[in-house]
Amino acid sequence: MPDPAASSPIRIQRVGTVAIVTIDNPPVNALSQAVRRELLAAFETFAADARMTGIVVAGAGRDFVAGADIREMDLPLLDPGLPEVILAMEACPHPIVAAINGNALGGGLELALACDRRLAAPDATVGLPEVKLGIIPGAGGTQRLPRLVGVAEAIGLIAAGRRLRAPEAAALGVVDRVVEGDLVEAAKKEAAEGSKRRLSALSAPADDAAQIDKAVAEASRAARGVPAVGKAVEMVRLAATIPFSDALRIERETFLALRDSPEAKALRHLFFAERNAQKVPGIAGVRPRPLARAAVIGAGTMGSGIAVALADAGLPVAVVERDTAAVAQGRERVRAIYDRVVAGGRLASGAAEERFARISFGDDWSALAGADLVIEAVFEEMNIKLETFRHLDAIAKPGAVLATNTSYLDVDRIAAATRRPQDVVGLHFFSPANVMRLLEIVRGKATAPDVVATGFALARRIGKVAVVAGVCEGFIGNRIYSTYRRQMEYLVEDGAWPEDVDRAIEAYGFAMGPFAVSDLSGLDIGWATRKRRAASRDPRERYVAIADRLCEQGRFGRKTGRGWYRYPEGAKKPVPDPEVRALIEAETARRGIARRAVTADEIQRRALAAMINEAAKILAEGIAQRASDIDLVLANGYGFPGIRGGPLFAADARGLGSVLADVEAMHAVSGFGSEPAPLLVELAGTGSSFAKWDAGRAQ
Ligand code: 3H9
Repeated sequence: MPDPAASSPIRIQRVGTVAIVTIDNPPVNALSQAVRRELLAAFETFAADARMTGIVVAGAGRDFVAGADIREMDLPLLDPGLPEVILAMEACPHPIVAAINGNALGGGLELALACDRRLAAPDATVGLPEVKLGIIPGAGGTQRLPRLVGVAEAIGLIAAGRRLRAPEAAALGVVDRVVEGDLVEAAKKEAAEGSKRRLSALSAPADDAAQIDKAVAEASRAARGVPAVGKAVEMVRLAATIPFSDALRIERETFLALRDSPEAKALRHLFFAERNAQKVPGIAGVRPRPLARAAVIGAGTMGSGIAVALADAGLPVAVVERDTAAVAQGRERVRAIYDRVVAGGRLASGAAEERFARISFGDDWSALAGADLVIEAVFEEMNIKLETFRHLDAIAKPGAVLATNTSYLDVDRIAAATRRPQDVVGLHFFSPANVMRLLEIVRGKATAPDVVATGFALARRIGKVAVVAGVCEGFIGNRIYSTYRRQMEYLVEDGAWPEDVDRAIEAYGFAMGPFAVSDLSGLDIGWATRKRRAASRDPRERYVAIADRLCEQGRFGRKTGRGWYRYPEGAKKPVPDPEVRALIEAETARRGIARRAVTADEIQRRALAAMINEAAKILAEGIAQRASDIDLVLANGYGFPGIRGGPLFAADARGLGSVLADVEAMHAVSGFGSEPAPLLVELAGTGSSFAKWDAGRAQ
């Protein structure tokens, strides 16, 4: 007979008059229906037991409780809800102490806030990150947290979804104290001796209006179109204005409405996409190579950002450049990155010094010999890359991972320049590399599984979201982005102004439109590439020469004060330029195109059609393993709005039949290169979706 207790997600141990309730629901003790049901039953039993003196709530394994079970959020509500469990805890006459060992997040922290005391291990983390999932805390978090830390502080924490380490949480009063030794023992003692202290019975400390206004303004600045942020602010403010029980009811209704919103569904999709991306055929269980020392070749913008990202994660980094002048410039660049971080208040100057000291600079390449991982970030030109790898092959120690940060070039050709192609991989960082979350791990045909696994281990260590890509020009992200940008240029030639395009794309939710982005990154690099490739360009491809004309006039973007826009001294935003309009009109006339009105809707549909169509080609070619990987790349590296879940999630939401019609319309005016992807045609024809395609491949 199976032992029913063995499959129960909670364990109850009686020690004298104290009960220790351990939530044991791997992997992260999420509050699934079974956990809620058993907690409710346990607290109802405890309430009726007059011999008891206290209760401890603890988590088994690494976490306390990582929150509600996010997988349940796409299902109808399952009883009992967390608020019912929490009410039963508050109604229980015995003092309850939370022993927070690891993560207490979302519903996990709400559970802890329903306890009378909170003790935390030194490495515990607490927070209400619900807004990152497009929802608000739904079990009293917006009302109990301000009763501990004040309304202004609670707005800051909840609206940003901030996670606090135990010492900071204790300083703010979110936890009562940090326990260095045996946490459950300390909690047991406190439970036996303590008394009830329900947060619902307290009133929120009065904050001054200016502090609250400041917190609200900061929250709305950082909201990035996520409706939950505004709602979270509204809810926290209720803590100071209406009775607890009324506020709790409104919080719950708001939570439930947001739970079913398209934005929350999109953000949940990205949450699971991030976890699924780590599941790569052939690397499950493969042990990464050791990674104790790193090196970077080239200290330009990318190389210095990469060095900072590595040093920030505690790795010693050797940066090598070609000569002493380049070394000095590289050192200055890295210095400037840390100076900016310190000036922005994101790091104490002492910590910045410590990190800076982890990076050594020099022009002697023998410094690469000791590195377990070498990342090449030299000029984006095949011959220079080949020469760099030949040289590196002669110096690097056996077994070192040799990575290229190329954003377009053929990783297999680069690998073939060495005698150890199995050790070569692409690690495509995004600029600024110490800030942007995305890392494309480009797997060449010879790349060894433990080298790919090392890429993932590195990503985890430096806090990046990693996605595996196959070899093709531009991999996943840049290949889709350039197809999309080309379509936006077609629209400019057909009748839209650059500012029309940027406005429409920003209205869809991108932080910046493609022309403002081009101006920011500089037009000259693309121009040089186009000139280099002019001879090999397929003559059937529609070619827009406007960017070339801009460059011929020295308009290289922001750095020259002029590009697709003008950048007058002191102007915060790009300014549309009549000269650019004249140039566009001349170019359009030269090509014999009659300019026509282009609506914002057409711009948005075309942008999506271009991205989705190219993405479907990438999927069919096996460059990306799954549709959700592509969504992750676009959302984390290219500013695709998270609340829309990525291009392929957005495609499914719209319906693939409608998307295919847009793609066909795009093809009709764009011709060669924009043919509908056979995979899209197939999925649309069978009434399928990208999500189903992913599900079919996962089986
Ligand atoms: C909430 O609580 C709402 C309440 O206010 C409402 C109350 C009514 N549910 O990230 P990892 C899975 S909203 C279900 O790779 P790590 C994850 O998918 C929630 N599953 O590990 C993965 O599964 P698989 C608020 C979850 O060590 C596995 O666990 N809470 C959940 O790098 C390992 O995850 C949050 O937003 C979940 N809640 O990081 C916290 N969490 O192996 C979300 C994780 O099958 N979670 N899984 O792919 C996290 O931030 C991280 O997972 C955590 C661990 C830091 C806990």
